[in-house]
Amino acid sequence: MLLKFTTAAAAVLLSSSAFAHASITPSTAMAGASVKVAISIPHGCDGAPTDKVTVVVPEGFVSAKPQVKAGWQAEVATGDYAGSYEVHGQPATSGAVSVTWSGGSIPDDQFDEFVLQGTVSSDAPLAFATTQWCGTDSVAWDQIAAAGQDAHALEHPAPVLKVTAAEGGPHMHRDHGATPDMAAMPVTAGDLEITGAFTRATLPNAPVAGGYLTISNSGTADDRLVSASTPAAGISQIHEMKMEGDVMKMNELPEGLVIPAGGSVSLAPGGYHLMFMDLTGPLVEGGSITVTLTFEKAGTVDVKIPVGSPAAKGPAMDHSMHSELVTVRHGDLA
Ligand SMILES: [Cu+2]
Repeated sequence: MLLKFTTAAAAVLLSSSAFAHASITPSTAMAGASVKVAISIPHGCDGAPTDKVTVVVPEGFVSAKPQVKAGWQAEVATGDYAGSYEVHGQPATSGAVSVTWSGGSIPDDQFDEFVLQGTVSSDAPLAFATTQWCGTDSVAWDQIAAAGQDAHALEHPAPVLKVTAAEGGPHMHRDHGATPDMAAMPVTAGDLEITGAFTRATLPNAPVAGGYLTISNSGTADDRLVSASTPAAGISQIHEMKMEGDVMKMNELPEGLVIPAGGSVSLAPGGYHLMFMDLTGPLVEGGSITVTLTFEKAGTVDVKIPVGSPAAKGPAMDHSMHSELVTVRHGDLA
């Protein structure tokens, strides 16, 4: 009797392990969030231990990086993304496209997890196609349910991270920035006109935000933006972002920014911007912050800057661009 029971229990264990799929934790993340996901390999391959695992990084999981894993070596393959993304105004066009862990061992009766960090730059679900090797044998968890198909019907489903809309209101169209009534009104100071101001809602715990606007000078003398300040941040600076060699760098402009006579200067993602650091609280989409700009000649002027979505690329009503762009916090640049 005892022997029979043991055999039956073993059979149950075997069949459940044979049906346990590779999975992902958490299974849901917010668009725009920087997240850590763990791909779980539930067993070896029918008796043989798993000694190698490859995870294909899905398009839209930007700046991916494996967590150090004791007993395993991680090899990162990099390549160009199909789309272009943005990390704090900095274009991100390439990065990790797959990660292979090798050198460890997962026996058939044990499981293990492989951790990746990255930024969710997609509104669509992200499938992390995963292959586990046991010597020369392999099992690929790479099937994706077709529209209307139940993923549970798949024999080897890929682990899928579901994506929810970014926080900050009912607007699903993150490209649209602030709501129309929040559009920044032009502000004048002497010969200067300031238009198109916007900033972006910050992700939870993000310590910094960028400010963007255009300054036109209709006068006959150059002016200079010398400083900015806002009660919403402990420190406000004037920054420039530019390529140095093949590295994108961000620097403070201690001399400020010249606004040439008869010309205009745009502060925009990827170039000049206002940098708000030590935020006193999160910037919430649909709200606004008041920023005081000080010019050498025109003096000081308050500009009400509306807060757009975390992915806003322009002020409200600018619907000209529809590529997927995502902001992450300043600290992620380092
Ligand atoms: Cu900056």
